[in-house]
Amino acid sequence: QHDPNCWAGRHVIVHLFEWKWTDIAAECERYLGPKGFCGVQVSPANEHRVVTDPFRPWWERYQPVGYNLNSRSGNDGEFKDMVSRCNNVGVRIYVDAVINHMAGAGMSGTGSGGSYFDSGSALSFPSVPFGPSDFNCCNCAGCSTSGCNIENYGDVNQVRNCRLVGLTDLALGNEYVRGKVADFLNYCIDIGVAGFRVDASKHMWPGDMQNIAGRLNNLNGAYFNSGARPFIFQEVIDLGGEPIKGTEYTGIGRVTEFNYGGHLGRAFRKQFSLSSLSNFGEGWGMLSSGNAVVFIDNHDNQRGHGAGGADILTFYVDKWYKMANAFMLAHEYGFTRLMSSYSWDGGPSSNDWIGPPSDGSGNTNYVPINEDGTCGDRWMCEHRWRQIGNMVAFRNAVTGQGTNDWWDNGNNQIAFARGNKGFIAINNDDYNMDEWLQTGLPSGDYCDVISGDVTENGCTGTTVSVDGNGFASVFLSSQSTDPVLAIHENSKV
Ligand code: ARE
Ligand code: CA
Repeated sequence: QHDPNCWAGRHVIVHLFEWKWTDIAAECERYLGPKGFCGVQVSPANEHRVVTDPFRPWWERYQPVGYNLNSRSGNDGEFKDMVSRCNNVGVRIYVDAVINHMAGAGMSGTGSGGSYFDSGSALSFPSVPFGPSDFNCCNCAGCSTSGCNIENYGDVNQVRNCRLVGLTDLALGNEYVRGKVADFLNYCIDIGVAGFRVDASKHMWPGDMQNIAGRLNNLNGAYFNSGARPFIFQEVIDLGGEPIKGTEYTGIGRVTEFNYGGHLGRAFRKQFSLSSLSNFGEGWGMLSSGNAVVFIDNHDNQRGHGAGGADILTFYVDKWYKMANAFMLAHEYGFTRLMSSYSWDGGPSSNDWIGPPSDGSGNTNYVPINEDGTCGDRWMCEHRWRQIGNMVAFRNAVTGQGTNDWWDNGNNQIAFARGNKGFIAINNDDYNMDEWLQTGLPSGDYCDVISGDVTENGCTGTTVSVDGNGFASVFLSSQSTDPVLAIHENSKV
């Protein structure tokens, strides 16, 4: 199902990567709700492996041990409290559903919820329970590689029936396995979640996904319209060059469009000019807008996992990162997801495993909020950076409008309007931008939400005067840390 089930007028979600449920509940109430966010993608909620070598990496959560909700982010009660508190302030929760596989092969121990598991030849996960017959065979007709692992992304059978980086691969064609997976997702739905990011979807047969999606309950009537269906967005990395296409999954729900962040990364890094973005979107060979979830970076490619490599922009290149996020939120294409990260020693290209800020036992720290609204510890909270967070209201204001009055200098200075609701200008050249441009907006004074906030007393940043014909003077110094200007109908002062 392609509709994210947002509250009316809300159109942006944020991945609060590795946040605890108690912190997310507080963030919904103190920031996300008031700022008009639609929802939060949370880290996997189910029981997972506790990895000690390396020490408590973030990726331990992509190794399920069971379907009870006891994870590094909190327990079942805390999860339920978060879902209800967020829904009550109009913020939806989307669970990262890891259903292609269980823990990495050849391990045994106790998961984050205290359940025993053995992923060696016993293939035993008593918490579910899953046993050997619930996993795909290997060295067999289904998966022919000798080590059971995916070795060749050009072989569709391998990609879907063999083990992704050694992760024990569930036999999602089996009735029993489908039922257990659906029970888990339905448990989350009944609590009040609005949908799922489906991890590693490329590694599951579309028919299996379709079957499981068909087993899902309607959303909880306490928070959603009767008959509302769970939003599904599937992680399929399709950069071309492989037989598996994102479009194989668009009948089930939306698909992550990984080309999007790659293109914008290359554009802002000046491998080509911003002016060429004038027809950005479907014309670039990307999914149709209604099928796409778009983002500048994600938890994988910001640290060299997944796809995109060195082109991807992250908080480590903050100037470009803010510019690219502003472009994304101003632009028509796709359903937008922001990334909220933590930093790590040696980043961005080393120590890709380091987990969230935590105590010596690996218990995740809470997210301290500074006086100025930024976050402490190693939490980056990109979604709270003024230049990014304020663009959420911009997108909410302009959604449904087309793009008009595109202007560019043939190089890296661009501007465009969204109907008569919003206008953005960006200067990524190393000389100033000084233009008299059509904004599409009714006449009046508008607060530039990149350089400031709208307050009771007016605007803390630059005020832009739009004349009776919709024109305004736009000056963006190339020396500015934020060479972007954005005004919209709700930033009128
Ligand atoms: C960890 C260790 C491994 C170990 C394994 C099992 O790092 O060394 O073998 O455990 O013990 C994450 C991490 C992995 C981690 C895993 C489990 O990234 O390093 O393995 O958790 O703890 C492919 C998939 C795509 C996947 C990316 C990362 O298609 O689905 O790889 N992304 C999701 C999540 C990840 C997560 C998983 C899947 C697994 O977002 O965070 O892994 O649940 C080309 C292809 C892509 C391919 C890409 C990278 O671009 O087109 O399809 O993506 O290369 O290989
Ligand atoms: Ca599989």
